[in-house]
Amino acid sequence: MPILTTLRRSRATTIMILCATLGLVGTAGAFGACGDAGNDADRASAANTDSGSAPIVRTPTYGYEIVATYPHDPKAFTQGLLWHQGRFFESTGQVKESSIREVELASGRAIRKSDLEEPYFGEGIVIIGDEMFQVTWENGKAFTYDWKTFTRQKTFSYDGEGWGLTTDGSSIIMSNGSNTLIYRDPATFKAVKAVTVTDKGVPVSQLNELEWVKGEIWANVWQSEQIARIDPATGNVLGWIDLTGILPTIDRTGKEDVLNGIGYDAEKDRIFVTGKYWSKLFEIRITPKS
Ligand SMILES: [Ca+2]
Repeated sequence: MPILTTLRRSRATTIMILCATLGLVGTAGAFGACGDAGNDADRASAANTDSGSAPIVRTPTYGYEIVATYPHDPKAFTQGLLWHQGRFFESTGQVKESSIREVELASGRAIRKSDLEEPYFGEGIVIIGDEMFQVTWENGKAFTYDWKTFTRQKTFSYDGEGWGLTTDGSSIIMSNGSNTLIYRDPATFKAVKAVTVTDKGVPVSQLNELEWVKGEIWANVWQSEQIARIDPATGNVLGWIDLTGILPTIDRTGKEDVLNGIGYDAEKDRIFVTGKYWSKLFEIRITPKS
């Protein structure tokens, strides 16, 4: 197992120990990695602890239907998915395995690929104008490429970790493993705004891969199979999409890592999800869930 992955897991273990110490295991939302992040009953309960006799208003939870299943490169440690002008792009992580690639949906094959050299650990990608931006996990560097040629152009520095990227059409929106999303100016990569993400007032941490979907920010929560639907204006979680078990047991070899990757094809209104080292990529439809 790569050292960096081990470090990430170690950090998760620390968080879990912290959660247990604080008695928060099973109380979703206080930390994204504490227990089952999809347990909306616990979340509602936690949110109403101080509300006396106020009625419990649960954050809606949605399910999914699989519309189509496609092959996905099981050697791709997926960190970002996005559609742009009818084309499908993916970024991958791990030192020596990091890349950006254009992927043929039907086959999962990389049509074009540009590897990221050591010591960089690639994370999320986003396209704004002519540029594709790629952040790195702990390297504090972001790179830009001409998205049509994958020619690398600029390098920016930033503080903290880089996890996921998306855009509202003007700003870069970046996650960093916390419950804060940072808006950045694409011309300078400087932070211009921060949005704190909460569910009924409870911080939702470990926000990872991002996608802008019809005016909402969708974020999958690291180490869970839950996607938070976030109101960009307030940071409030509007709903949860429960993707538990989306990769069937028969498709698991034991080498898979967590669910990560949301891509939205706005032109055809299609939602795609996958995971790190998963052999399948799914187009899904969101369904009501009681
Ligand atoms: Ca995405």
